[in-house]
Amino acid sequence: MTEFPQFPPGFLFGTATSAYQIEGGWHEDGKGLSIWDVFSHTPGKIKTGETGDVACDTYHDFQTDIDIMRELGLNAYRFSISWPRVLPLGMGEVNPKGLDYYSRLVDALLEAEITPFVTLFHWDMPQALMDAYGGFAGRETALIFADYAEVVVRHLGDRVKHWITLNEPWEHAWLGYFVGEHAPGRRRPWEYFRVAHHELLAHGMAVERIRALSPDAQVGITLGMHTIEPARPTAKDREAARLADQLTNTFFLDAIYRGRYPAELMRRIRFLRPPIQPGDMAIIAQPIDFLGVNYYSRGFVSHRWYIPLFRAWLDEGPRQPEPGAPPPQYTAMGWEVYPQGLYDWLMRLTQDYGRPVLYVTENGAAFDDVVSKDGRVHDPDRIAFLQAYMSQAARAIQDGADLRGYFIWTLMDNFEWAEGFSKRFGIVYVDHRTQQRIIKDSGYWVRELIRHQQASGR
Ligand code: IFM
Repeated sequence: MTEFPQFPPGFLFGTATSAYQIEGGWHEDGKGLSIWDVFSHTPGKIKTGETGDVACDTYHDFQTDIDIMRELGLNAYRFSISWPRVLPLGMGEVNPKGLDYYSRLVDALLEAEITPFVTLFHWDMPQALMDAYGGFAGRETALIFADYAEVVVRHLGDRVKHWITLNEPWEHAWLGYFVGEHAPGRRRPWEYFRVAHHELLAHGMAVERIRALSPDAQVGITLGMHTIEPARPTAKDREAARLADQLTNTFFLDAIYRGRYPAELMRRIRFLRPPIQPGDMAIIAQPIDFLGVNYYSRGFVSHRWYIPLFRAWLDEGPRQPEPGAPPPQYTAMGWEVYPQGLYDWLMRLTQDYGRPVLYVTENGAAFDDVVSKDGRVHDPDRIAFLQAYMSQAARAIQDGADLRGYFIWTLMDNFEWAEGFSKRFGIVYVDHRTQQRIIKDSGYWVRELIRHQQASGR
């Protein structure tokens, strides 16, 4: 019997998903193409050769999953809106059927007493804006994003009170533009800081717009927080780790909370510096109501003299166990199970950034789940993972973090980007041929956790 972590009264227990990863209906009812439609249809881009054309088919049926959420006792749900479903060309003419889909989804969630947290951009940039401006490589896209936010908030703002502007801007810019493993699949390091800056600008402009339209709304952004440690205790590795931390973490945090980018990093990147126009940093740094924290694992950084500018190499994959220490455990993504890192991040944000309201907007793990002969999916590793990470979150609350909710990544197995359907993160198993759902043991564990919470009067 596992021990259940305890959370304060009113704490939200949710799961998170994103449009491209679950919806399907990629070419229906007037939806425009996103960069992920184009990327996944390009041979060689997705390891399994799969696409998100059908995914979990929630475009045709979201009620089944809402019923499951209800059965598990979840009281919040984070989902994202497909920008090209609402605005097929990213701007201009609105697709009423796209808006109607989200409107019905929100109504169904509220009917089930599940609070919607809506992300406006979870990487599925309209292809039309990619063609016209290079996506967020172009400043224009930030302004257009604010218009898109306005369209959505005008339509859903009477019912949706929690908005997340962007999901993981670092990952989108880095994987999409620097490394090219994600859509749009560019390998243009010189565009990286432009994209990151314009994403932040888009965030700030959207915050202004949402506030003007819906003064009682809570608005935030979701960042992936990365624990970065030096690979060896040398001065060079420490310096490399500091820079990697600035690149992946404080570039975004300092911009949002302090209105500036880390000076050391800016000096280092010289000609790659982002194109900051007067007033940009003030727009980016206006107050937000909460920060969404996506946390998974830690990485180790070593000094590499031959890597231009950063002289640093980040390794998140398996490594040699330290002598005398228990061997590290890894998920099917090859990410180390490192619950302590979640506590450390929640406390670092609390101490360094003025005790912001926090939500864990993603945390979870992929394991190679299979349906057993008894028809169930036994996933003890995921239960252990959630138990360990959630306990660290509960500990951070006790130590002063203002954490208000926890969203597990993810509700059901879905399209894991360049990995296709090969990685199963869900607490609900999906047979991708039949769309059959099976609640995994971890899903039932979450239900018990929530019941336990309620039974203790919280
Ligand atoms: O599936 C992704 C999600 O879209 C963004 N955060 C990380 C998850 C797991 O890789």
